[in-house]
Amino acid sequence: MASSCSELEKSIEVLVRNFYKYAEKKGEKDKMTKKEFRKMVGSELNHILTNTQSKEGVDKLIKSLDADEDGKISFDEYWTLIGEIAKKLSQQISLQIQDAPQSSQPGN
Ligand SMILES: [Ca+2]
Ligand SMILES: [Ca+2]
Repeated sequence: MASSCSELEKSIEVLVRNFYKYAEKKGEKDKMTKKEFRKMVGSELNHILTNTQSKEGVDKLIKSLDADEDGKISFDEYWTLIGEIAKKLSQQISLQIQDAPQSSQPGN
């Protein structure tokens, strides 16, 4: 992508590319096997998610995301996880904003 992309555009690309980076390794290139998913959360999400080092914890997570129950994580199912993480982050940021002293906003 062009270097003129905004931070947001770049961030979305990072999220999308992260899926394929792991999904393409084995078997179907557009789906993550349990092993690929385990590797992904262990390497990329171990600060934000708890239980990424526990096989049972990750298996439980896979089960909750695997909407079509094929035992693999598709892009849509991966995106559900990103949405859940974003929601948690949003709650944290919302609290931080409310705790922070009000910045002076003209016309407010
Ligand atoms: Ca795969
Ligand atoms: Ca699935």
